[in-house]
Amino acid sequence: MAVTIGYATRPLAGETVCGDSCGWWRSGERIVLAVADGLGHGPEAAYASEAALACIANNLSRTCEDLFADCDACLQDTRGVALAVAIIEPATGLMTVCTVGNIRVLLLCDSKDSRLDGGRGIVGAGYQNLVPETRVLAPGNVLAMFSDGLDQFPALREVFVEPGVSAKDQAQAILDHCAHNDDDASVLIYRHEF
Ligand SMILES: [Mn+2]
Repeated sequence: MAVTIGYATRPLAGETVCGDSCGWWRSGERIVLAVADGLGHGPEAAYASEAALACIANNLSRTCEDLFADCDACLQDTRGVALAVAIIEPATGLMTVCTVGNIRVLLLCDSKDSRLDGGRGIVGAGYQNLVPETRVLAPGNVLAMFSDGLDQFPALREVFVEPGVSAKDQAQAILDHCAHNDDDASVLIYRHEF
């Protein structure tokens, strides 16, 4: 099955590396999506966000809550990150999302957009109120996960270009339109096709 997933990242002006990292994986019957924003910016922020993704990549069969606990332990010696993880079962459309800190997750359905809010704190330095949110996706639903280097409520529908454009190009278009100059910025787009 083909999947429609793409992401784009862009460092803060003057930095050569981006402190935000995005990743996705297929493992068995699930797709795992993640966006991490390392605290601050520059190489140490990038180190933290890349460590979070590596930790997730090594534990793809775990629950969302367990992945956050794994990352919290893995990242103790880093600056820590804000993190969002989505686990999707393509066959059923069941999606579970957890977030900690300033990674935003928006689900765009036919006529209505909903935000999936999350916990507080820093993954790597402790967090509270981690509450998994579950939804059942319908074909055509779009999930956008993005760091606080973008507007809090970006006008995604105005930015989306016609179907057929790759998710990567879609993500890049969102960054071009909605990213700020004063922070690293990243966005991951998933379109449910099943
Ligand atoms: Mn940020």
